[in-house]
Amino acid sequence: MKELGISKNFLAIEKQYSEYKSSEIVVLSAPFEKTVSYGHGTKNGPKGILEASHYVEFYDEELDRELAFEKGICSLTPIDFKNMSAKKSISFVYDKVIKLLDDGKFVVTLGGEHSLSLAPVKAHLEKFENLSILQFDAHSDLRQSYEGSIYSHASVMARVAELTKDIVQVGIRAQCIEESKFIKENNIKTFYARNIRLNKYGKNWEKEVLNSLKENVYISFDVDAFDPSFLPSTGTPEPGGLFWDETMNLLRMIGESRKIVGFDVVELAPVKNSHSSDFTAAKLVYKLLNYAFLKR
Ligand SMILES: [Mn+2]
Repeated sequence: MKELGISKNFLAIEKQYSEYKSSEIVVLSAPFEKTVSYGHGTKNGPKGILEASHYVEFYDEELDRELAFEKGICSLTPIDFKNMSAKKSISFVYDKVIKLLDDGKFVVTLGGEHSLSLAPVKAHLEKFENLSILQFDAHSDLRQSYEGSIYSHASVMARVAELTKDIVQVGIRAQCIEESKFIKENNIKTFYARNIRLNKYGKNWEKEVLNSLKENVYISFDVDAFDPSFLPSTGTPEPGGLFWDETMNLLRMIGESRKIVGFDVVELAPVKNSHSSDFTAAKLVYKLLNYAFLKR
């Protein structure tokens, strides 16, 4: 496993805390972009997150902890998808994640477009029993295919649903009628952004999300779940999204009462001279890690 140097790795961590062997956490950059339909640039997502992460504090003031030095975080050199089809790319990443899980690592996958999440989801489903897939997203991504591809970013959860129906979606505010039908017919637990705002799930909607989750949780986080007013750099922004504190609050509750076994952060499309989205995504990755390791 080839490591990225200090000047390029997540948080710019010194060698002794970022070597593969001694690190419990591994960051896998998967700059996959083959099926995007609107805004381009998700292939620059991993690089944008890693660069912005150099300005994220090692110390988490909420949890009073320097997780990076306790557990070690190794960043691997980005995958080169140049001569691979979408199908091949996904199986390549799947093999890679399986290998990392076999080595006992906690795997963070950085996209890239959402299609790619199928690979780490499949790998984690194979390695962990009693697992729920928790998807943060503006879109359901449950179209059977989109623009001729079954591996489209708009179809990723349809592919996941072929593996498991234990899917919980949060922040959804855009879908087609077939997706809406699929959700009802398959009992997918979807928490719509608008209904969260309107207290349709009660005042304590986070608790309702929690109650839908099994003991182990894999999180697939499409950054367009966030409101575009504070995270505009993404391929398909949708108004009416989630905000930072409420999202962190939910993630903390999950970390406290479930086991977060892995996650991916996808769909960041960095824009030149506009760093706030990149930084937000980088901070999200470190917060997710801190919550995942709350009890470890
Ligand atoms: Mn999305």
